[in-house]
Amino acid sequence: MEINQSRRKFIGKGLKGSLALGLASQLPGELMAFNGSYQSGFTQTPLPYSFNALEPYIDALTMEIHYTKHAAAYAKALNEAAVAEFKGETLSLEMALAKTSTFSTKFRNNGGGHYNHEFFWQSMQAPGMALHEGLLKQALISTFGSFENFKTKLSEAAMTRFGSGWAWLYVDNQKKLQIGSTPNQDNPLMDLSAVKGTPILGLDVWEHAYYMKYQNKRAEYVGNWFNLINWKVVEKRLTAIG
Ligand code: MN3
Repeated sequence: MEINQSRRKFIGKGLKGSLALGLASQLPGELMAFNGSYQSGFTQTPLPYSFNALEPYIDALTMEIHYTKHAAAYAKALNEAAVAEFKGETLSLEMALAKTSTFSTKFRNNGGGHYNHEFFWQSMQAPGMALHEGLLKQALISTFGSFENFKTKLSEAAMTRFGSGWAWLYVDNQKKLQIGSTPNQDNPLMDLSAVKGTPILGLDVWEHAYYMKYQNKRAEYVGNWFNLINWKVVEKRLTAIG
């Protein structure tokens, strides 16, 4: 599967601004596709698989509600915040996230929410992809000692996040792989995040991501989720950082 490498920049002109042009730019290494335009703003990219593709580990109804309700609401509220707050600046979502501290809580929650969910959908695929030999596997083993240790550490980050949030595998500013977690819809791209860097894998541990199937059993969800990781996408993200 090829990830759409294009992204469009959202150019806020305020509510009174006329309809606008989407400014498309090809950014090599950019894995996320945010379809921003003056008219539609940030939009959800179609899921790269069907709602039931992740069964039995994530059920179809959870996926449908998660994508069409929860994630859709983040996208909608992000657009409202962007119109109100970008004030004519040309900003990709990544650029805006890097200065989250200058925007409202509404931007923080929904800019993060939209980014994180778009990232999350692309990080998964139907069960069964193994991590192949290569750059990512080598990096995981050299950083964490073994692949099993990496899984243990990421699971711990997911399990020790109290309340709602995300667990991340990310590359820090020294180009080192790190594992960490963020509360709510924060992510490592945000200037006000305690863990900072470029995420290459993220796990949603909000109850809405798993409650219907797993109820309170977050550990079971986390353990099963490793069957759904699209390692090719994760490796591509790592390679893009260089
Ligand atoms: Mn979610």
